Amino acid sequence: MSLLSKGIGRLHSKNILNGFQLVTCRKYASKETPSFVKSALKVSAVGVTMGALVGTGYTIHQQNKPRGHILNEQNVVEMIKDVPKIKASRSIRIPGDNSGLKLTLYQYQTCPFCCKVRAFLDYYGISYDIVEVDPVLRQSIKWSTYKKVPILVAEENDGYQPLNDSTMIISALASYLKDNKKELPEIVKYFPSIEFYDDNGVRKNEIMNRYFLMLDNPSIQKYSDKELGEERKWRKWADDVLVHTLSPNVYRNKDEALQAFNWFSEVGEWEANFPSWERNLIVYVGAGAMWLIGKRLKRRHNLKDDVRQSLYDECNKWVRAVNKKGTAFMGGDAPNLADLAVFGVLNSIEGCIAFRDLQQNTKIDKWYSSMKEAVGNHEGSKFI
Ligand SMILES: N[C@@H](CCC(=O)N[C@@H](CS)C(=O)NCC(=O)O)C(=O)O
Repeated sequence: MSLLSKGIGRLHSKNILNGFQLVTCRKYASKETPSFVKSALKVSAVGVTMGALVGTGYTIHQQNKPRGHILNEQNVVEMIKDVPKIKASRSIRIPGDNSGLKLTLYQYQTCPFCCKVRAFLDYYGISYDIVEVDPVLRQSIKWSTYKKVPILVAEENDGYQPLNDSTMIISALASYLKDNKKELPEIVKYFPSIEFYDDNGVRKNEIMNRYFLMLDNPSIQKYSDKELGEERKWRKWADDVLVHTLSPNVYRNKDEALQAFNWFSEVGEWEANFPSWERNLIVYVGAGAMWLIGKRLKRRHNLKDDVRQSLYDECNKWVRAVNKKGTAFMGGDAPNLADLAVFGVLNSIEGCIAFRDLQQNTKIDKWYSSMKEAVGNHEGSKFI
């Protein structure tokens, strides 16, 4: 054994001894406490105090976190003077469109909320331009304070009126088409948004009245209050329940996630719309990320372990409700806004394996095919 190691050994045994002394010290309150013990005590005391302070601060912060209170007055989406000119990715022109609307839809082709808006516009035979937003950099909506898609911009005489949120877009346009005494910017004022903290202290944004049509003269509605209530109920179900069954199904495993992203790329024409490095980044990174996120969403929305079953269960609920009516659609002989919303949501996964499984394992196909035909043939145009 070298001198050095002997020395270390001695030091070591001394420290062990002192450590033992420390224990006995506590017990018998020895007058002489070694200096390293004092420093250790000091460090622990500072640590404990800091811990206590941070802990107390965190508790106070949690307790004082605002809950259930409104943050601002009602905000209306204002008209804007100009929107940057961006070349449309596609232009949908429907012959005979006499809506008088000049619309641009900022969208992701396979976002369920954007699909709802397209289902509405296509069914009613309204022409519009599409700007496919790049989901990573989102350059083409930099001008907007609202950071989600869809955003629909209506060109007016004195500027541009943005409409945010799929449900609000559909309610505002349906109000405009049914009762076209009012201009869109006026109708938009009936859909203010408020920001608030929910019961868990999370900041939220809610658009008031978004499931309601704003009609000066309600008698132009051919539906009863009961039917209108039912339409609202299923529109809300499409947004709050059905839509949450999609991601865990579409991204159920890595292969399905990659297949889904390749289909998104194909129908969103990403190769034509974005540089290839960006397209590849979105496909591969997106598929991996969404596969992971899908698992979390499955827990958050309480889906069954076999996530397909949750998708089938919800769609069976819808099919039963339509069958109970005894008509082709929830709206009777023609689709209503609930039919269009549910169709839009399901249409967003049409090219995915989950959709093929849904067709094979439920009876959704009859209603879905009728909807596809009605939307594709712009059958609603005869109502405006
Ligand atoms: N409530 C909104 C939800 C819109 C929404 O969440 N859109 C997603 C795309 S599916 C989005 O834009 N998320 C933000 C992002 O991609 O950065 C609506 O109905 O339009």
